[in-house]
Amino acid sequence: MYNFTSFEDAQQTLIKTKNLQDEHKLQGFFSSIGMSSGDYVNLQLPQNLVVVGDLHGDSYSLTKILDKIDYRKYLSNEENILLFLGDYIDRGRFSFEVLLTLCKLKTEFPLNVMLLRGNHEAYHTFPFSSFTFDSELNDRFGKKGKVFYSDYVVPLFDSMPIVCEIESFAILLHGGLPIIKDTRFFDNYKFNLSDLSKNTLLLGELLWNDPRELSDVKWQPSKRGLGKYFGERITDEWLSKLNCSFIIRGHEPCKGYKTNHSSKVMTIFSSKEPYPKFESGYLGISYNNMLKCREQKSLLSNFMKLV
Ligand SMILES: [Mn+2]
Repeated sequence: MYNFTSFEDAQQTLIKTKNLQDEHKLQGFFSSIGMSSGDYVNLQLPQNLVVVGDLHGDSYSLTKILDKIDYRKYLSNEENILLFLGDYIDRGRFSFEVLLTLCKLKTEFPLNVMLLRGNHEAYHTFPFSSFTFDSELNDRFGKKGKVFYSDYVVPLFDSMPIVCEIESFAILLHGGLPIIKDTRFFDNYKFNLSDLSKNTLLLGELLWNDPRELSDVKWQPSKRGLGKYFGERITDEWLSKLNCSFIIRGHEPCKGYKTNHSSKVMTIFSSKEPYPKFESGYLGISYNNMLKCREQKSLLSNFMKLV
């Protein structure tokens, strides 16, 4: 876990991460298993995949997960991927430590750590205000906290990609699948998902939508006030167009994980400290088991682990 040394060190860590991710967005990044273009990351099946859901300032859960996967050894192989689904901050007591730890990880292992953006990392684009993170910074650093937030944290959020596709396996994102009425969207979906800053409606749905079991309708307005509830027909449409088997997402508190839509949608939740009634979990799965799950079109929950 990140040990605070100085304000300057924290600033430098955020700047480094932001610059790295901006460069990836601008020029694309290429590794032995993937590439990215703007907000969209495209990977081949990795040797191993670990996915972490909402952390919400729970540094204890993050530490446990990193320990359990033996992260240094795990990340020393560039074909192992460690992906975070967003919502790093707010609610828990250690948003600062969580965010800084993730930045350190990203700068140390830039090709196999992925930090997707959650709705809590979206202050410029949404009618949404921080719950606790800016006041946490204010308590810690006084006036400096405000500057840290506006000049370093918000630009870092803007640098985070939104969607990751692991080819022929899964779509990973924070909220859920948007309702796309124009089917021509899918003819060029990689391009359409690569610059979401110009399409805030689509961005809002990707970060705020939730899966629901809807039998009569394809989707419903969300009780959150933002985003929509998408039903199984939307899931099937996306999965068949993209030739994938699963949607892996965060955004909803649960006991580590839950499934929807006949096990095609997996929700992962990795925060416990601010949510005592729930559990922290993560997905840890190998190449061969991804193939197995793809074949069976289910079984992902066999590879969920609680911490
Ligand atoms: Mn969320």
